[in-house]
Amino acid sequence: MAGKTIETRLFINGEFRPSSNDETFDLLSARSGSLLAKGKSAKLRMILAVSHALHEATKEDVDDAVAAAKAAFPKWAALSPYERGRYLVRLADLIVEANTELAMLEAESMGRPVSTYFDATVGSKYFRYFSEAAYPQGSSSLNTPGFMNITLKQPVGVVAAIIPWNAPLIFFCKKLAPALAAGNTVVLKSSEKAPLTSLYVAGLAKKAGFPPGVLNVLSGQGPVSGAALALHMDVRTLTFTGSNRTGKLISKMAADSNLKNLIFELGGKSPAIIFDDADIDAAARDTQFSIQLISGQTCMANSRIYVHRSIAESFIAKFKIAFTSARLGDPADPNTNHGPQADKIQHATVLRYIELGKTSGKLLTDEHSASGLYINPTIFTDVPENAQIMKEEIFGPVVIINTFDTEEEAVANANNTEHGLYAAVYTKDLDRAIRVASRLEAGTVGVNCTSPTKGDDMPFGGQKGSGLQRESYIHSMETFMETKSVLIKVDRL
Ligand code: TXE
Repeated sequence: MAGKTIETRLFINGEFRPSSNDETFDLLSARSGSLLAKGKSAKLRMILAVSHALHEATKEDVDDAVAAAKAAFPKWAALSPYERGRYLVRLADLIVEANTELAMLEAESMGRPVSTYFDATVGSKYFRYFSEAAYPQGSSSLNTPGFMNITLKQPVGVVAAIIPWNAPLIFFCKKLAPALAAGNTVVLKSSEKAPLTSLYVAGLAKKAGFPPGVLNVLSGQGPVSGAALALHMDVRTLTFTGSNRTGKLISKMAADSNLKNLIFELGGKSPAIIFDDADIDAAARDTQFSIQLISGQTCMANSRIYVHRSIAESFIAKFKIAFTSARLGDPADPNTNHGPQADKIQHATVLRYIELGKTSGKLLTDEHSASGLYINPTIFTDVPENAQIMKEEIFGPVVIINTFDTEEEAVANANNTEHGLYAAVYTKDLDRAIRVASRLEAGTVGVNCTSPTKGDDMPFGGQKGSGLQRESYIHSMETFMETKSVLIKVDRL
């Protein structure tokens, strides 16, 4: 990575440029705690050779980016899917080629261990898929006498994407590939905690030759540039992944402006139910991986586990060995599989939940001892269902393992939450698996498997407070298009 220059300006209308008022913001390294980028006068840390201070988008920059996207829309929408696909596949190739740089970038800025970095492979697949499969078609009907009616699938116009920090490349690709393939133009705002990945990919998009304005990337603060996008009258669809709190704010802003279409993927408090006939080794291995991946900072991590009382002792013993064997260390070291939390705020939040947990349940692991931004894998048992740590997303390597006696009780407890993103059930009884899967209130249910998701082409999203709409492959394409009915009167049919 050393020697590579990372752009830190805004990417608007095909060019990198400073923010309209030269506003900049600090970015701290999760890996070392030191400054990665700061305002004009400060020294830049040279592990990442950042080119400029990190520019912060203002409302004027948002207006410029949306105007550029709006101007680029007619020509981009008029291209055939095949022609648009040629840009997408070039970008996919460049993302794969940049795997090492992207992994190092996220290790430095977010603390993501390079050993667990699969995001360039997964992310590029979105661009590759949509480069070949993006031929949306409408339908036709002769069911009205004297008419031949058809539907047209058309892009919505300017799409805004607001993404979080925990897996910035995946969210970039998952949202932009279908939006662009469908013929929309896009303004993406990255998280203020993880702006460098998106800027890096903007540079790759420039290299791939995307026409100016088709894809714009802004760095900045949620309440400023994020809010300006949510309130913008020319943004027709907004796709957001982040906290429930911000999702509610964006909903209000959409309602207060132009009632833009919303696609939300919000937080989770995902349950895994382990029945007495389950493969205990597999269940322990999978569930600990789910909550430990990216130090627990994934929306679908199974943070609540319900295990049948008769196997609880054995399951918990195996789970604890696997979970506490996590190798904490430098995220750039290939032997590390457990990095720090993304920043001081996330770290402090997780520690606060651990303290709360101690007042409501039984701490099964040792007292937290890791230094810096690291959190030791933490297990609580016997936590009352109404305790705060059962209800709220912790976003750290903290799991609650409770026991159950009956299927009824397990399903009721699993559903006792406002979240509904992901759930898992482990059993060898097929009837029970299907029965429980159908009763769990979650957008995705894993049977004898858990998150991260396995079905790339299956719709992904949340029930209840965890989201609106569904994402992934062809399902995303639908959400980025309008369906228009055209009624054609025919004299003699
Ligand atoms: O999220 P925010 P934060 C959860 C997780 C985490 C917590 C806080 O529990 O601990 O949220 O994380 C932009 N108008 N998840 O504070 O604030 C913001 O700039 C418009 C789960 O980072 O929701 C960023 O780009 N935009 C989640 C994005 O929203 C606004 C992943 C997400 O930031 C805005 C991330 C505003 N008023 C956090 N305020 C998941 N589902 O995976 C902020 N933003």
